[in-house]
Amino acid sequence: MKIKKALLIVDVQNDFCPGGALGIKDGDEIIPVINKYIKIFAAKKLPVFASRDWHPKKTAHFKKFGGVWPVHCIQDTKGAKFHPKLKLPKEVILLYKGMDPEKDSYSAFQAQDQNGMSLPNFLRILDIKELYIAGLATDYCVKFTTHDAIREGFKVKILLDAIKGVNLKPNDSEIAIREMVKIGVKKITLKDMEA
Ligand code: VGL
Ligand code: ZN
Repeated sequence: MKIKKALLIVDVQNDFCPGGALGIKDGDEIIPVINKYIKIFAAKKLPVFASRDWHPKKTAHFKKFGGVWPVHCIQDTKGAKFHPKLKLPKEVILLYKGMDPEKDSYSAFQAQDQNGMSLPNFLRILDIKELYIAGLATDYCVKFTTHDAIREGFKVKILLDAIKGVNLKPNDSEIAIREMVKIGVKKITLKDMEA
């Protein structure tokens, strides 16, 4: 039997794209590629998850409360909305993360839907064994999500043409990808999917 896959789109939100509060250089360039992956998964009736960084106004995640980041992705603001070019399928499972005022909560494994159902629970119930991970940012949420997925026993593919990093230090994304590969993550691009 074929193992069941899902696509996980991490934090493709206005604040992480150019012009946003924590705008990633060329962060929006991955969106047309992500839309192609979405079509492939939707056509096979495979689940598509999309997470959003969803912070309260006051959180230790932000610089002004002791963290490292400028204020971004405040719940129910324009910055926290998905980028308008992202074409999510109607069956998408929406997840929220970063609500804990004491923690960074980078990983989508800490995300939950509006009813409190967590990503790991969804994966168990839907019998997903392999995750295809895209989105922002390579060196934070994508990286932490990937490490959690491997730790929890999932097969993981990172979509190289559909991720971008913050790069607080210039090589952070490269290093993050190298570390992911070291723990067993496979790198793929759209070509590998279409082949
Ligand atoms: C993220 C920095 C701060 C991310 C979230 O989604 O990668 N990065 N908050
Ligand atoms: Zn955040």
